[in-house]
Amino acid sequence: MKNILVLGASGQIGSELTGELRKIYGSDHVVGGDINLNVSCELKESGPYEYIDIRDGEKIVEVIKKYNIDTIYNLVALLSAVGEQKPQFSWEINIGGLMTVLEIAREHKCAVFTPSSIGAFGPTTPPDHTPQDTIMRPTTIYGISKAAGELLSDYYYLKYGVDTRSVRYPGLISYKTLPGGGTTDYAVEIFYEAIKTKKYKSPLPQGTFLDMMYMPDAIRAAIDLMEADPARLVHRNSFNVTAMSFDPEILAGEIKKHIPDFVLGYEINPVLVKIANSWPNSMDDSCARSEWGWKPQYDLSAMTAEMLERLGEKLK
Ligand code: NAD
Ligand code: AKB
Repeated sequence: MKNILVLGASGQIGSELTGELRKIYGSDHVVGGDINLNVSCELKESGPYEYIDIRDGEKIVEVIKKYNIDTIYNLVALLSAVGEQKPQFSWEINIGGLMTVLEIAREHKCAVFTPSSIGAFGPTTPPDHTPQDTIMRPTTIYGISKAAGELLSDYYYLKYGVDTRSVRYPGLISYKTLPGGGTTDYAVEIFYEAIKTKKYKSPLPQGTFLDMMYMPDAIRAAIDLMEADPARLVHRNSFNVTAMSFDPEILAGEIKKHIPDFVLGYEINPVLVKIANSWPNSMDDSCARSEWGWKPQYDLSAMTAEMLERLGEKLK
């Protein structure tokens, strides 16, 4: 049985991944760690939960010894929009934090999962069917930290044999925990506003296509990759994974099938537009499919129907 530490456990991904891992490996075998202690009872009471600042290596080691941890899901990061407001701090958390985790993993023989992002690509990357191995010249501090994080994680695998693995997540859509300040957050906010006010002003213009994925697929991708047979992995850090690609108009059109009087308007945010325009329109995830059997279960229509239903219940 694995003993797992989830760093960044209270975030958009962590709050759902921690619960799913506890279902699979047992509650006592999955420790949540975060600087945020203001979390749901479900997260705090369904298994161990510790205050951990990713910059505090001593505390991470203490928790690793206490719970005999052998696998770390490192979800701590400042996302793209927040990162542009605090680039130096973003580097300290995203790369300083990752370096701390990798060093500890090397010493304590832990496997490490650290998500990368579509943000690791840049304006010179081929934007359509973006290949697994291609030009990566990101222009945001977030993207630079993601591209560097991929290389650093591969380096720890190649030089020290640390079992590092990762996926390049697209924008993630979920109803449980709000996103933490990214460029793709609009694709979550639109659902809240559709239910609450039947209107939404998109910060990204019509024609801005980005890869997206519904959270249950994202959670499965992380767990499946960490369970994959290492002999089949040609790549490690990091795999393109996607489930759908749309622009705000297409998403609004899908929402209108359920809420016919929903109205989409625009209030363009030039900072977000610049970031979004530097990212791919749609990625090719065939390597993930062939090397560890990746296949998303939710397309735009299934995701939209479930989001509106679950969020509708939550916001009642
Ligand atoms: P999030 O912002 O929702 O969560 C990050 C968590 O880290 C928060 O709970 C926060 O309290 C915690 N944290 C911040 N600073 C910390 C510190 N110093 N020590 C310990 N914890 C700290 O992020 P997320 O959306 O859950 O993303 C998780 C990972 O997935 C990140 O690496 C992100 O880049 C990546 N990713 C996310 C998306 C997405 O759409 N959500 C897409 C691509 C990649
Ligand atoms: C962001 O927009 O910053 C994240 C991501 C795609 O990495 N959601």
